[in-house]
Amino acid sequence: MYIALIGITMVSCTKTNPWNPKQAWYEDKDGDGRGNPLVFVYSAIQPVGYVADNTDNNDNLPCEEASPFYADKDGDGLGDPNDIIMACEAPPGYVDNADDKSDFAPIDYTPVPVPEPLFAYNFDEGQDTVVHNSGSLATQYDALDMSANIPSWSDNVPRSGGTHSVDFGTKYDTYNYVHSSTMIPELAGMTQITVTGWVNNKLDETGSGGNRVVSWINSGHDGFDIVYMKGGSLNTGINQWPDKSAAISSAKITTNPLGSASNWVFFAVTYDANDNGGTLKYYFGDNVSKAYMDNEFPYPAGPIGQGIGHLAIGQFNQECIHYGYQRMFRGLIDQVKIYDKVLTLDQVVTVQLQTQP
Ligand SMILES: [Ca+2]
Ligand SMILES: [Ca+2]
Ligand SMILES: [Ca+2]
Repeated sequence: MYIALIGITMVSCTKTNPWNPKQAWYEDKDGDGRGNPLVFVYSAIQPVGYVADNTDNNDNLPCEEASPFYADKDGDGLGDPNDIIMACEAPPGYVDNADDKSDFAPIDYTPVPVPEPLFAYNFDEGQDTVVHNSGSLATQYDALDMSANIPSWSDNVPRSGGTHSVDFGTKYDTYNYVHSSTMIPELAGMTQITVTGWVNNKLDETGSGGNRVVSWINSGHDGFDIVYMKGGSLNTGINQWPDKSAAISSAKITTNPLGSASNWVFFAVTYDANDNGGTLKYYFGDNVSKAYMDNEFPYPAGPIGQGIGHLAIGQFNQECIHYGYQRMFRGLIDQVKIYDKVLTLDQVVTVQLQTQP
């Protein structure tokens, strides 16, 4: 309205002023009625997109100075600090704060009942060197011990990751551990297992046999051992080292040196000793899409043997660490859960997406 009024005024003015047949008109790209003093034409009539005013020093914006606005994909009023646009006013779906550490659009799924895990490590402590178990065996096995400084606490979390995760980083020149100081006999003799968790890999480099994700193997003998393989796949050893197994997943784990939020990958590994003589399955999902079954393999390994090792996350346990530190996971890990049941796909998706208590 303001522009139109000026235009009419100036046009009528020039028409009635023969002594000033041409005047300067200034470009107004952003349409705020103020023109760019550096872009002008002389004309007897007002060109479209030009105004008489020449006071707009930022003609790409309808305001003097743009402000940052942050995407709020989950609609909780808190914005994603990593998803920024500059604008004069908040566009739809954006807010003026950057307080959302985990801002992801809703994913359509139907939550189903999930058995309680024996062990659930949410890594939400954010301080000290104790990682609490909130699973059904929490009374007997309250916590894992963590080495000081590395892994470090991080507030970089996946979509259902609570407040914190742990970051092993990429250097393995000391023993950086999250492990059980006592043996856990309940992890022996199992015939059904599901292990779920989130990983955010920062360096696609592996020690011999793979980098440990979750493990209670006794030095290549009894136990269970999920490893990250160079290239982005998982491999699993059941009562043997993983590199004796051909049960290797597709390369679904991405690598990002900064460990950006979009690099989190959810995994689930299920094992059923009695399904067709032994079956292993891999599932993967991420922050923006729900988990699906990647692959299944025959795995006739029987029940987990009785001579297992200590439980460890992200590195060898004490039975294996004499082989060296280089099998450490290179990045962040969160929300590790161990079940004595085989979860279905719907249950796996529920674990992936449901906000964890
Ligand atoms: Ca303007
Ligand atoms: Ca939000
Ligand atoms: Ca967490």
